[in-house]
Amino acid sequence: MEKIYLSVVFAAAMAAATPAINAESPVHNKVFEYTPAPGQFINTLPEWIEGEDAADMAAKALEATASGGMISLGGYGGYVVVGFDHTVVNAEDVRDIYVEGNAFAGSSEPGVVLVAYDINGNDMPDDNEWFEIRGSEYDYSKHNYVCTYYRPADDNADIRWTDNYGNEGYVYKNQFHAQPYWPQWLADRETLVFSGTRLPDNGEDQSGNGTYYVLSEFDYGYADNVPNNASGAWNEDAKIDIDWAVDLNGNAVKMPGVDFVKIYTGVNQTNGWLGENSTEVCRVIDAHVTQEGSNPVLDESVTVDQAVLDAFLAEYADGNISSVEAVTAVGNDNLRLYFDAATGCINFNAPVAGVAMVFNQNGVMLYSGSFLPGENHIDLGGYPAGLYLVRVDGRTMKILKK
Ligand SMILES: [Ca+2]
Ligand SMILES: [Ca+2]
Ligand SMILES: [Ca+2]
Ligand SMILES: [Ca+2]
Repeated sequence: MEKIYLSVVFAAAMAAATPAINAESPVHNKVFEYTPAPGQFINTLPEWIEGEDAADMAAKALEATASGGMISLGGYGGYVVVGFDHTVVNAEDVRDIYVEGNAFAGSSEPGVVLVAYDINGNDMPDDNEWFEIRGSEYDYSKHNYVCTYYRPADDNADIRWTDNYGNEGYVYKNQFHAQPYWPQWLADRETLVFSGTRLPDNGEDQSGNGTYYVLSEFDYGYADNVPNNASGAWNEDAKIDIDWAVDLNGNAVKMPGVDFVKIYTGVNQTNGWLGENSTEVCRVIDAHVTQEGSNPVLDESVTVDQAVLDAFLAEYADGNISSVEAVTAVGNDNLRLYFDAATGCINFNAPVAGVAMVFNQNGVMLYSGSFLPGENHIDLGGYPAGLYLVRVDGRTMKILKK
């Protein structure tokens, strides 16, 4: 007995004496999946070589990103899922995840960020473990958006897409990139379907003649939205606070930390010769470090709050579950409004019939009418940009017309 006891003590002392070997890295060290949408940098960033499959491309995406290189996610919806060798802690009152991209002023290609804690402990991100980061455009986005791309008849053809709002468009082939735009390791798929939140369009042809496009940045909460560095340090606006996470019902979630991060291209817009808006991703980094730069050092004094973890696991034991049925049961109480800049309409999907009114900021009623269950539109096309108040069945919501 005594001998065994001593050997255990000895082993523990050894482990404690060699922390450098077991030190955790702040940089992501896994890519679970790399599934880009069609785009002009697909099959080149990273390069696809004949015979390589999805697992090979995930490995290539890890090799590129973890070393500070870049991958492209293609058009709307294309995504990458990364993991870490530790749980990225949600520290109080500070941002926790730093995402590097290739944005610069006038070239913002915002990606939506999702985060997951490994609730079931299987070391894998499961569908019901994802929570969306509520970025600055959340209220002005289309949620439950579904975009379907159709494999072209030949590699030189533009790639058509349709969405669940009745829109359609193309990812256009251009003169700068001759390779196939359809992910070639998915060449046997007739369609690629992506779903999530569609952010507002952020590209504008400021020349008016198609020569000069400006892709404006959003305030916060997205990848590839602002430059990586500011004043010689990691740009605070390139960081994500895990406290911005919301569940499928739009409620704020207090997460203890995250084990996995998913990023997808959030804008579905083509900007002339610039081509499709496509998010780029480099390193995804635990922002709690004692040293920034190319060789960041994790601050291991930042640890998960056990009380937050216990409360989170108690509330989300079954994961992130939508309460759509409950929404139906309580009428239009949880109705969400979306402003579509392209059509100038407020769109909403109503569980039940109701009455809607629109007021301007001065309280002047501009519209009043009843609506039926299902998709509805209120046209604000004739009104100037600004804040509008929409009252549905007695509940008032704000809509920003840009
Ligand atoms: Ca935080
Ligand atoms: Ca899991
Ligand atoms: Ca891009
Ligand atoms: Ca970019």
